[in-house]
Amino acid sequence: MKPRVFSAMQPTADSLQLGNYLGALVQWVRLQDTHDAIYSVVDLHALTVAPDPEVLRRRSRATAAQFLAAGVDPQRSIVFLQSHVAEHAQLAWLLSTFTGMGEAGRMTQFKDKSAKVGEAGTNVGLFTYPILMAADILLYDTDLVPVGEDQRQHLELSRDLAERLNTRLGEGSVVVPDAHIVESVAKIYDLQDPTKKMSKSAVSPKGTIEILQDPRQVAKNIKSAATDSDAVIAFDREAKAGVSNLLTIYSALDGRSVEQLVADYEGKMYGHLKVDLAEVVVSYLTPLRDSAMEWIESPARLDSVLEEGAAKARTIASATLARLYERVGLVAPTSRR
Ligand code: ATP
Ligand code: LTN
Repeated sequence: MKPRVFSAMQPTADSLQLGNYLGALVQWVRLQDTHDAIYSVVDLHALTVAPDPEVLRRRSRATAAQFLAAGVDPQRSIVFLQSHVAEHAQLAWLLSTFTGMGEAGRMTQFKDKSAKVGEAGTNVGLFTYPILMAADILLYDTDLVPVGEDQRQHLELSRDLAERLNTRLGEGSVVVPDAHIVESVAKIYDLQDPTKKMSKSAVSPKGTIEILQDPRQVAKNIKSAATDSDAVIAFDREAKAGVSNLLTIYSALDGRSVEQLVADYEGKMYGHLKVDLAEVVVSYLTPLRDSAMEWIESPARLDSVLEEGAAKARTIASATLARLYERVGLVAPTSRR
């Protein structure tokens, strides 16, 4: 039996951005070789930002299409939409009764997001979001969760809940998951404001490299990336955040180490680095974009992959939920005894 990996992304944009790809998707694809992999489009999570219904539907399919285009292989891995497996919402309820108010209130992503929209615009779902995420993970007896740096605290909560369940309900209730965060690419920064992480629902589209964007726009964004004024190509996350981010992206796509790139660009100007990087990124994204568009243009084929994925996911999820329902003391319906 291979160890299990689970991860997910929210359908909060038509296109994923390069940070989603480097920080998470690339690892998802790699881990398929060594792990039993399950990947989900977490559409229930996306409801916390009150999306337009038709837009949400389109983005849910587009997000799945980009998983497949990146190399997630439905022959080997389970790919599905979270809302197709009812157990996610059911386990989230159970877990919410094991979560302290203070514990949930400490989540920095909730604090940031709710501060942005103000109390009037904040819904309870945004507060309980990390509990639903823990349910996603614990349903599948997950060993490893590949994510970017911003998910570290949520993963800690999932681990704490898993340990609590095992203490209160008995060992073997759930598997305690580990985060899989690859430091070098765990946080790709916004091109315009390199102190902020790149985000797919960013307000400044110029700071983002979108997977499905027109390649000319991608090149333009890279060429207008914010850099400093001392005109030396070197890696220094604090003092030279903009250039360091470009070097990180370059290294991740081209295979040369950051040190090697710094040596290769010695004495050259930022413009050189940007022009070369734009070419590397565009040639990397072009086949990805083409393949994603093919999936997007064949929704029936895509839906059938998602349907099959959901059926497989349901089998695993329902067994976990039944085990936990039994352990917390719910009476099983006669049909399940
Ligand atoms: P949103 O803008 O809707 O919050 P997002 O772009 O931050 O979206 P998520 O759906 O929250 O993306 O994240 C999907 C995965 O991509 C997660 O594992 C997350 O950690 C990772 N990720 C997101 N942004 C980056 C980034 N800039 N660098 C590295 N990994 C990232
Ligand atoms: N919260 C994550 C998306 C997410 C997730 C998960 C990631 C929801 N459930 C389970 C890993 C495992 C995000 O916004 N990036």
